[in-house]
Amino acid sequence: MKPRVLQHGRLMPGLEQALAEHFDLHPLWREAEPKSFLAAHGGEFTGLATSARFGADRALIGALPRLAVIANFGVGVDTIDLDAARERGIAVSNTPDVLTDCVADLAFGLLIDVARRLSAADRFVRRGDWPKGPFPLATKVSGKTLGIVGLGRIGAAIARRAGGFDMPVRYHNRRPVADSPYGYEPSLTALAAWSDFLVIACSGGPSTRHLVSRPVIDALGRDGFLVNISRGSVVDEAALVEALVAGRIAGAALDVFADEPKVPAELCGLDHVVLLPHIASATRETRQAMADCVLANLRNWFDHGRLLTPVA
Ligand code: 8YV
Repeated sequence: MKPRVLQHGRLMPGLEQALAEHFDLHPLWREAEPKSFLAAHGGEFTGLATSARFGADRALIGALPRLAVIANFGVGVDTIDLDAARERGIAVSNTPDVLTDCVADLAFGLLIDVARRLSAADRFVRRGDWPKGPFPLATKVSGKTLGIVGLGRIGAAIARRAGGFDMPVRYHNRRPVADSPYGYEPSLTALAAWSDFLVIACSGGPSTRHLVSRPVIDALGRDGFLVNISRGSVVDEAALVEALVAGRIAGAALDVFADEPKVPAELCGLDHVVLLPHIASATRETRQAMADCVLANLRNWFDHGRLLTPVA
């Protein structure tokens, strides 16, 4: 008998297929009445496959009384109620490492885009504005200071890329990282004041909610740029929008938002803002590696009782 695994939300077609080959997979997203389905069948499932987008809240975990393992497609587990999982001894895996390079690459892409105004210049050419006069001057990247909020795997990969641009790096974390070559800044406001570019690379969830607050945004100041590839919840989005509209910071490049896929309407008209639809890990190579990781975790759990990449 194959283990019965519930699939919450759509996953990559190849991953859905592979999961269906190895497990007795049931797509919850196909149910017209998921609540009544769970009330009738919740007790049949021992595994749950989900993604950072759909997660697993306390209600869903509670509706699956025999659940033993949750495999998340994504490194961020802020949409999974880890307390609820822990209380029941449910194992949780994510997809770290395999997406680090792509997310760090995109952070740098965003940083260069917002400073050199690549997307704005592209719009300028497409609008037919070039013959009317030159595109306004932008901001130099190389040699500028880079502040990183969260020096985990992704933050460290962003810092390494900064070396290629001769950018001095400092970081803010809950605590200093042992043997880090970068300067630790215990105050995020002080880091923002020092930074030409402030890149958010910490994890989401309640502990980092609105960490980038109005005072932090104001400390970044008129010449500072904010880049976010982490979670929209880390930034006080209303304060950010206000600062951008008023020109109190130089610009922002955002891959993530507080209420995805909704983007504050005020931002759409601003040329000093770069807006992406949460694509930091979205390359064929990385998404395939993430899919492989989800499958490998579930197979390993059901075959050997161990996860390959458990969430601590
Ligand atoms: C994905 C992500 O967009 O890894 C994460 O935490 O946010 C992204 O890689 C996501 O997992 C797809 O739902």
